[in-house]
Amino acid sequence: MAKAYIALGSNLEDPAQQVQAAALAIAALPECQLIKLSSLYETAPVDCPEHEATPVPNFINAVLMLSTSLSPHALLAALHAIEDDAGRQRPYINAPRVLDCDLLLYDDLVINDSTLTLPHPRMHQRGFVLLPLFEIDPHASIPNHGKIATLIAQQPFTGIKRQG
Ligand code: PH2
Ligand code: MG
Ligand code: MG
Repeated sequence: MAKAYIALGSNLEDPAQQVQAAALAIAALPECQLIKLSSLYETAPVDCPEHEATPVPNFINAVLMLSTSLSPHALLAALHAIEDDAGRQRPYINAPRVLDCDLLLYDDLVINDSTLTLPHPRMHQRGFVLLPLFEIDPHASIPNHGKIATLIAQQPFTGIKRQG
């Protein structure tokens, strides 16, 4: 079995409920066992353009740890299907979304192909990923970027509130 980490995010249509439902849907996937789910975090949008002067709502983010025998690409396809089932639309880059499920890490695999980049290319810069990941695995590290504890100590993340 491989160990995979997945980031969940939503900023539309009851985000906390979307993230919790996504965690359940992922736990119910074939060949997958949910090992840990972080707390939910309310986070300020990062790199999200305002569209026609509409403010971007805050996100709910979380990270989960999964044990799986699905291949990385099969897991990615399953995550996309869960996003589609939640009604995900993609009108423009980083548009508000009902659900985003990003495959962050799959063991220590490094992959760069047309459909999948591992580790997730921006995870090392994002507090809304690193802080929930640290909560469930403080010793985690990212291939080519090192320990997440070091990455967190180096960057002053703001706008992230852990919920109960
Ligand atoms: N996801 C993005 C871009 N910006 N900001 C926050 N706070 N949370 C996200 O999940 C997020 C984001 C692209 O997927
Ligand atoms: Mg994303
Ligand atoms: Mg995504």
